[in-house]
Amino acid sequence: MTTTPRNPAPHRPRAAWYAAGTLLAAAAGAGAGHLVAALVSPSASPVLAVGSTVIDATPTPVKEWAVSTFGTADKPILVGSVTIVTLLLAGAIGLLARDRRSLGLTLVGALALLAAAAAGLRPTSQPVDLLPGVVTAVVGVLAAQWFLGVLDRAGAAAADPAAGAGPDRTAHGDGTSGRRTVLAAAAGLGAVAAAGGGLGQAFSRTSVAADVVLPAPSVTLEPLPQGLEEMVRGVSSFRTPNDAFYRIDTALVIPRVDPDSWQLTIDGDVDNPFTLSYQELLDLPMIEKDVTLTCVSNEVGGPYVGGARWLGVPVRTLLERAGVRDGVDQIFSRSTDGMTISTPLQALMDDRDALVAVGMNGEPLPAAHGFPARLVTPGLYGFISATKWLTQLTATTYAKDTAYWTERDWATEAPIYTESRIDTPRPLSRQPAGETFIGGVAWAQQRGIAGVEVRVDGGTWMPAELGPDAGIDYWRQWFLRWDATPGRHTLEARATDEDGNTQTEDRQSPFPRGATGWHSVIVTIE
Ligand SMILES: Nc1nc2c(c(=O)[nH]1)N[C@H]1C(S)=C(S)[C@@H](COP(=O)(O)O)O[C@H]1N2
Ligand SMILES: [Mo]
Repeated sequence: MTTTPRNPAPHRPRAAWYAAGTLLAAAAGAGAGHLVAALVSPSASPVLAVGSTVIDATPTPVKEWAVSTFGTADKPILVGSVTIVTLLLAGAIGLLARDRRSLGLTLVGALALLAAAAAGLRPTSQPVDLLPGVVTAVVGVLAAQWFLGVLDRAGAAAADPAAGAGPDRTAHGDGTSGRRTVLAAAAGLGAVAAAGGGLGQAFSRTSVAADVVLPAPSVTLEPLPQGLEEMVRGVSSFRTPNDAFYRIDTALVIPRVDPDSWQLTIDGDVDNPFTLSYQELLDLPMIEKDVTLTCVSNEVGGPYVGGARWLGVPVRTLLERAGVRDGVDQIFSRSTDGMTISTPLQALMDDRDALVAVGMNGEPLPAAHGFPARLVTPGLYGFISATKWLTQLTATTYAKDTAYWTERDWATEAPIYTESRIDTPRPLSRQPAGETFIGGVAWAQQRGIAGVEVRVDGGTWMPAELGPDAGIDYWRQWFLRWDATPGRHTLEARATDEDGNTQTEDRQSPFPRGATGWHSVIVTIE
């Protein structure tokens, strides 16, 4: 052991450099891991694998809070938080590594291997999913070791000018050139992190549905009638374009499913289990259906509802071919990303024509909406009826198999409530006095909308005019002409369905079977 100098390493780089260096090394490792993941298995990317594990482990109330607070930004926020926490941990490890090098490097490796473990423990994981985490660990540890070495040498050079390489360093002895080396090394690590992350994103975005040609339906619907959106500015369009359709799922990276290797299996308690390729599915007789999907997490007045024309094979056709046995009460569906969803057998067998859908608004399903195939079940909230990236339909019972959301205490029976939403005027907007349209949409899938009423400032309910009708499973647009007078006004709407049920005023939160209450909007007329 050497004697301890009175003032140990006076020129040794500041602790902050060690923190920053380890943080950058971890980022470089994660960038390399992300790139490798993009090539072999996008969801196994270190940050995403940890993020998915966090999603599944998050208690339902916290998840609800996140969805209602951040909306569809909940995923970027989660990924951002996981990244920040990881980088802070790496920084803290860097402080430790200044004096305890091998412990520090071991911890960097362990941090990265946590991501490999998270990827390996995903419900659909395969051995290859471990690779990105391992790459992250190797690159992270080597980068940290290298960078900390650069720091040590810069410190030594500054402390002992004679050990320096060049005359200018000897002359100044202030570590200026050492600092330059350190900065260059840091920039190098930053570049590796950014390049890995950027290339990874670019690779995992390439489309899979490029050359799919959808079959013509055996039953073709009339084109959807012209909606109210041209006349009533601000009302939701009658048909929601695919790129504007709400997206709700637990997938941090949108699964990119290769239609050539994809298969759909119908099995469980059936007489003749069978498996279809994508082409075999497309060769079956297809029908079209206009269906409005609604998410159970949609708050009153919320955005998680949309109407589309779906093309697909009735699920009943597939289940009849398989021969579902007595005693079965649910179809347990699975997706490529490991989601499991229980749908009541009845809803898939009756004449509502639930579909295994392959087309959405005249195009193959977009990847975000379940390519190559998904369930679309009219009348039930999406979490028990609309499995995306579908791979398996298993005939079973609720007693035997428990789906993802059921394990998290959500309802198993969840028909969509009769609801209406005011789209225009926007909440808290300012409008000129005079004739104004109050307009929106209303839905009561499986029952149909009979009417919508509007009231201003708690006055009498006034019947709104309804837009075109595309069947009981599709939403209706509505509007009311209103002679707006100056001041602050509260607008409310309520729908009544064809069964005669009027939307209830009672407020109920989305958990566990959908939100209820009247949508109310406050506007200022000038
Ligand atoms: N594989 C998979 N399918 C899923 C989900 C999911 O998380 N994973 N979420 C469901 C929920 S909660 C809803 S509301 C609908 C939403 O479908 P969309 O994103 O196409 O609008 O998909 C359903 N299908
Ligand atoms: Mo949902």
